[in-house]
Amino acid sequence: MLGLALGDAFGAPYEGGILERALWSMLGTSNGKRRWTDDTQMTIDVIESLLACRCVDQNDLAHRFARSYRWSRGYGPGAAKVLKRIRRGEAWESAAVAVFPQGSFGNGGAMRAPAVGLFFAENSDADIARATRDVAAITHAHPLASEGAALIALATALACSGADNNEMLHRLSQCAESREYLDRLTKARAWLEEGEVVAPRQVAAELGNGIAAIESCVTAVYAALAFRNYSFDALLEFTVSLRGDVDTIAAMASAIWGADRGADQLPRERLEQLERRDDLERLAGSLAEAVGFREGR
Ligand code: F2R
Ligand code: MG
Ligand code: MG
Repeated sequence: MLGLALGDAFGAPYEGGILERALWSMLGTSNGKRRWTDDTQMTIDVIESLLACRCVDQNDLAHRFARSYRWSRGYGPGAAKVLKRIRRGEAWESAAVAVFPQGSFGNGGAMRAPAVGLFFAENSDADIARATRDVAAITHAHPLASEGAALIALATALACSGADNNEMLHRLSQCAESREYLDRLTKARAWLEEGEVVAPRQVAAELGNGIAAIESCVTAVYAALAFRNYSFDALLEFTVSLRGDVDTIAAMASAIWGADRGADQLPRERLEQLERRDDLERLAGSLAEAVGFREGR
């Protein structure tokens, strides 16, 4: 969870084009701390809901997402409209398909999925995928959005259990349903087997670096696994050089990396610059206690 917030806060200044960067240069700090964006806010909402309800309660989640929404956190345009509708009293089921009839295929469901992977880490792959799809559905009903979310949650859960790259890619491929994801996972697996980290330009061109789930989820998995044995800063530098949706790719990759390596491997100087770090650590502690993680992880 701390990895996700760091990737988000330190990736956000590089997200998008000139306009988005200019806006974030004005919004990106508060009282000398690095602000995080929608990626971390929705993760907090998911964890608070899971801790309060002890299960996925979609109505509770929908209301938390809607209450927490602030334009200044840089939400996706479709998600912002869905959340404003829910805030005005519309049921999440209809709000979720009001903007895009098939639902959003953005990566907003995947960026909050590591929280689900952590909470359900001890469950079967199928149960993790089901819970994640339910959490994504509130704003991201499109099949490619929920598939990407399930892959990110499962990768986080598998990282917690210490699975190696081979096992991870095998189980992620078993969980994938569409040709689009399977092809990208196969490419990522081949690159990881070759051993050399692939140039960011090639990764962006072949796996994607965009705001759609299909353009970012496998990219994040690849980055996390390729940098398993490197420092957090090396991973961050790589995700920044991918360009495009940097905060979200960095958030998802850093969540998986953090679940694998543990909080004590995160750079202290960056944690000290993080907005509301104490609150995040308290929440992460409550989550660890609720799911009975071993000490030191
Ligand atoms: N909003 C931002 N960043 C500002 C824009 C960045 C830049 N333009 C870039 O491309 O990198 N960041 C935050 O939003 C992302 C998560 O977005 P989410 O929650 O998925 O939003 P939304 O609006 O639902 O989907 C994103 C856009 O994808 C297109 N789209 C989605 N579903 C579609 C569909 N069924 N049909 C057609 N288009 C669809 C739309 O353009 C959506 O607006 C994260 O990056 C987060 O950090
Ligand atoms: Mg964001
Ligand atoms: Mg983003």
